[in-house]
Amino acid sequence: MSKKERNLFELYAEDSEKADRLLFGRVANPDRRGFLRGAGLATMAAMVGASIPFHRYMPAGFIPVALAEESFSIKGKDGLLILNDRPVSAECPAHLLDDPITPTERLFVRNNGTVPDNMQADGWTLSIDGEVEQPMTLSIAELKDRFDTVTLALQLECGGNGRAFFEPKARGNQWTIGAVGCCEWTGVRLADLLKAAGIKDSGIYTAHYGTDGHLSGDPEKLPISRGVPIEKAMSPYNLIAFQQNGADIHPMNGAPLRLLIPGWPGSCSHKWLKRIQIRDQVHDGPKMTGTSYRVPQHPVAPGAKVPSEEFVVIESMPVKSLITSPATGAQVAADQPELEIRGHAWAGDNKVSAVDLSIDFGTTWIKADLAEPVNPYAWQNFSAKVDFPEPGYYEVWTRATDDQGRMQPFAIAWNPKGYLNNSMHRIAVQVG
Ligand SMILES: Nc1nc2c(c(=O)[nH]1)N[C@H]1C(S)=C(S)[C@@H](COP(=O)(O)O)O[C@H]1N2
Ligand SMILES: [Mo]
Repeated sequence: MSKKERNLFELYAEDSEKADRLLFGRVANPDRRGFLRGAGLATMAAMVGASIPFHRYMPAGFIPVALAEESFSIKGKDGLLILNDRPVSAECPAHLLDDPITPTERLFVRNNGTVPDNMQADGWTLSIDGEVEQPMTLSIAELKDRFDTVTLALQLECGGNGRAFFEPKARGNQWTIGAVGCCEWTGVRLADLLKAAGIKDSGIYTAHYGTDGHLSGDPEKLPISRGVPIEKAMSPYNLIAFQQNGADIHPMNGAPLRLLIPGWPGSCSHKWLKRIQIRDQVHDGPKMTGTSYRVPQHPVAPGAKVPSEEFVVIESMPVKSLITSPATGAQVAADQPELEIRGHAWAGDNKVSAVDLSIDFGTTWIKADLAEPVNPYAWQNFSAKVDFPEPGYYEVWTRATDDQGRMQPFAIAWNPKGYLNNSMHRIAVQVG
């Protein structure tokens, strides 16, 4: 009996797991397989770090050997921890967020769908329509031409940052503390564009649309489309950005054009922005309704079942702070027990008025030096010198207070989807 040799393509078509085993000696991570099967060419190229000239000949379901390794990385992102690769979600460890302005390679990534294939600035247009006097479609060059260009440092935080610490567990990306950053963004003001288009009296809410695809591959479906009330949209600190830290926007952060609505959940800041529609009702696109980016309007017991009518849309994010130096687990010599603690604090639409640190589990507090934001909606840097009285294990806790007198809590106010965790950040320090 002759055993017919099958080629790679037949093998993959027949049983891709078996093919992986034969080729790589093990089965590739099933999530990763799913990710690559649905991935556009641009995504795959971004993952392997180069274009794939012979991509036409790659069998369906095939895992490039460069990606068959367990380690998965995003080109141009350094030190991020990958939480999910379909869709891509990656956060930054706290100690790598020490810079006053977050370097592009350290800004987290939160995708809800598949990355667009085309991210070319040439030929890209932004449309504004709906309840406006003057609908328009503008190229990026026209945006730059018609409106003032501004550069602002803007904090961006995912509404689910801190979800990993909820008990009972909330489903979704298990973000710890690193789904936050403050890059410098250059672009035109959203408000200028809205004024030029002329919002009709009937226009009360924005709706944002990008070019990323739905995970199902169904071109009719949107992965996400959120919006904000017109009053928030008119803030002079919202940008339609075409640059991140003085260079092109990173592909995973929304190149070539993205919205920034700082102080509100990151999901309001639409990436790969193509269209803004003005609506005469609260927008009801995907991830606007149900329990998405919504929390119970009244406090609920941990684990409680909450009826959907109880949920309200998250607006301003709560006050929060992060220790970025030293890294947790730092060792301090016993004869040099003074340590500089550094970090950042932010408070949604508000300002941070104080940051206090504790090395005795919250019994006493040390006031940190707190800098003004470089502009409204930038995070504020803090630092303090801390003396440890004797050798041993310490924790440093940080607690920010906003200008409304609200402080970060020690414990988490539980909600079903694990949003808005602004409980205090803690690091461990070993002296001697
Ligand atoms: N088009 C589009 N915009 C998007 C998303 C997305 O999946 N698609 N994710 C949103 C969410 S949930 C967050 S937290 C931020 C994250 O921005 P970043 O990936 O640049 O850090 O982008 C928002 N904008
Ligand atoms: Mo998010």
